[in-house]
Amino acid sequence: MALTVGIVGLPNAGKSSLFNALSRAGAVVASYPFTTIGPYHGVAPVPDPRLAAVASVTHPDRTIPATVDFVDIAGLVRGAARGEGLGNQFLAHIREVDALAHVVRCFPAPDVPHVEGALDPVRDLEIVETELALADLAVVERELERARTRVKAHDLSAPGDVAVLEEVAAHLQRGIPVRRLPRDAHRDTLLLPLRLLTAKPVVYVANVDDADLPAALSATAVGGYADAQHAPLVTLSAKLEAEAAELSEGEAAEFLRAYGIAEPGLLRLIRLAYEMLGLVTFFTAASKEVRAWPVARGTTAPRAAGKIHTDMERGFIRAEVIGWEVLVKSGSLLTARDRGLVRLEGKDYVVQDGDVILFRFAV
Ligand SMILES: Nc1nc2c(ncn2[C@@H]2O[C@H](COP(=O)(O)OP(=O)(O)O)[C@@H](O)[C@H]2O)c(=O)[nH]1
Ligand SMILES: [Mg+2]
Repeated sequence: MALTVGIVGLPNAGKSSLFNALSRAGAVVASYPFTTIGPYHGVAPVPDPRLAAVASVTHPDRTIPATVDFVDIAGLVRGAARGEGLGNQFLAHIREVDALAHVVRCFPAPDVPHVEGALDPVRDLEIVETELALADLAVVERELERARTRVKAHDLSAPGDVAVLEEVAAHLQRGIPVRRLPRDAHRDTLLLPLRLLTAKPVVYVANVDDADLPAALSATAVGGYADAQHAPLVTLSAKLEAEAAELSEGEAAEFLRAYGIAEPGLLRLIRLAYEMLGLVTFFTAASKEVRAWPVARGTTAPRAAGKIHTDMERGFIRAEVIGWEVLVKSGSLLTARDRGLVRLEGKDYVVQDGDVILFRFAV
């Protein structure tokens, strides 16, 4: 399961700088480095201290973190929904991702031109959100036409669909993203195949100037905007983080501390993106490798086994499960077993965040 986060924002917001920072940071946060799949597409490991903790008692040859794919999506300008800039091409790319990291320029830098003429982060956020909402509106209106045709053909479910789609269209017309609508089973089912852009979870990234970081970190206007959208915000300097990512882990921490940064914003961003996707992590701990696996909340044990190998799902017998903390406190899997701390779970067991699981299966 590749979890993909699209980096969006106006030109010169710092999307590519952020992408480059992520690509370098990968080498620092894990032995499993950021892998560049294409010039604009890379894989970042999800920082998770539990992985090292589990490894400290099982001594594997290697540890493999969960990952998030990042895609640097260029080409969004005012009017994109009408085909301006890279327009439709850009919108097609963004439809494929699971979540958005919306980068907004908060650094002045007079030498870096601003597409809108002057610095105004909230206006920039609104331009991008408006384009996304307009693109969704076009999709919803097409769907609405289809539903109306079905009404004429006496399709009994059609009038209900029309009502739902009209409500969604009215929301989008007012610039309200679909993710802000309350959850509703009928609406969710109707909208899911449309892959609406404003239905995707978003994290805002305020890209601030490195020159006056403490002041910039309290960039309140963007904070207010994110709060109003009930969306998380990461404030960072893409330029500074990219510089830090060139250093060793220890040096980077010291470098960032000198600027008053306790934790790289990149790590927060990766973690937040992962959390936004509604995932839980389970671990496998074999002698060769300890590995983190992302699964959707509510995944059963056989399904989780299937993430590792389809044979393991087909031949699933049972799962031996222990919470990562219990395992670490026990000192070893053997001790934990002796003390009866490893549970046997069957095919209905729902995987919990932080489970360490050994699957028993027949081939
Ligand atoms: N001063 C400053 N300049 C930055 C920062 N982030 C990006 N830039 C500069 O802004 C320009 C555009 O950045 P880029 O990442 O290419 O933006 P993109 O068009 O969104 O991909 C480049 O010249 C960057 O060096 C920052 O945090 N501070
Ligand atoms: Mg770029």
